[in-house]
Amino acid sequence: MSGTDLSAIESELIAEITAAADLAGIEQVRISALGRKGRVPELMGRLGKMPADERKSFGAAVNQLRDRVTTALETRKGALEGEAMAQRLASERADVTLPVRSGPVAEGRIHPISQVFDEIAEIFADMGFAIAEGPDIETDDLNFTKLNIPPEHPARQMHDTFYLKSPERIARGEAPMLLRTHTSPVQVRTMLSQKPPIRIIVPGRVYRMDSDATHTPMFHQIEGLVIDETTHFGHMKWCLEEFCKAFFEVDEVKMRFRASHFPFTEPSAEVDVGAEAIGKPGKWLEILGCGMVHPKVIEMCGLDPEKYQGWAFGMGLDRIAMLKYGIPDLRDMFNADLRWLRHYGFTSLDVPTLAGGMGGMGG
Ligand code: 2NL
Repeated sequence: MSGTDLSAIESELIAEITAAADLAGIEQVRISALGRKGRVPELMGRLGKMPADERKSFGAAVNQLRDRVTTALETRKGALEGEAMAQRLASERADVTLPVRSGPVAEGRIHPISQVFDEIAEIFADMGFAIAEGPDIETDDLNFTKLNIPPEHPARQMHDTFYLKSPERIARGEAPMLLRTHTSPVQVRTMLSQKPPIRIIVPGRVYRMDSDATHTPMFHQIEGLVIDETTHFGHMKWCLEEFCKAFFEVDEVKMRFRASHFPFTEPSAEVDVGAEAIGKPGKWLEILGCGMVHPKVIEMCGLDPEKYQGWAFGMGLDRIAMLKYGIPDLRDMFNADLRWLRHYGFTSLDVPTLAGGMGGMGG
């Protein structure tokens, strides 16, 4: 056929395809055979100069050659892809039974105060409480006046409260702003802006000018507030007892309510827990203060004290974290010492849960 040995060309191409060692090699063969300037288009290009009788049979033969070469290319390509995948699978095999490499996530620790807050939030959320937060810098009115703390009260004195110097406020004859001495202004804001029923817990930083082995000028508090038309001291006792059982992860807890005094509650009590809860039988631990919200406070917060009543409590988060997790020195809590944090901190896998303390209740 015009001196062109198609079967020799085909044998040559098939040999090249068989010899291709990898996917790049097979692509080179494909380009040299079927590419625009490749051998097969070159054969096709001869058709135009052929006599009509030869053209038909030569064209058909080149078409068949092209089909066989295409099939051979695809088959070889498929085989090479299979080999490449097998090699990758062999070299990238992951042994899922190997221990996890520690990375930044495994190194990080949750501070005991954060852990204890998460635990407490979980317990009160389960009893229908929401979380409320507010600013650290407050007005005298929200921090003191609306809580029935009179102007001459010792807590207001310069040596207890951090006041902020503001020449502008002084020039306008306004009372200076201050660092909140408790989280109660957040409850006040809630009463001023929401209609009862109110059930909230309020965590946050609070500030008092106090500094020794058991006091830091900044510490953490969590307070709770319930306001509706009928809630009473008995509800408060039940909620606080359920809280203690869940928090200390015990089925029974001894509690005693000692009469006390706060300007914002009447009657008021301080609550002790039998230290059996933390494995120290025979002792009592003071853990919180509480009481029925004073009617004057309810009134100053814009609610009708004839219609609404409620109760509140407050406790030191730092103190309760130290109690539960056996931390000896309060001041270490705020030193940002990584060795301390590695020892007393929690990993992100220590998720707070009700399963420990309230397992019997289907938690
Ligand atoms: C304690 C005692 C307490 C409150 C906080 C409160 C808040 C409002 C109204 C009434 Cl808005 N009471 N809070 C009540 C009783 C005790 O804290 O020993 N804290 C560390």
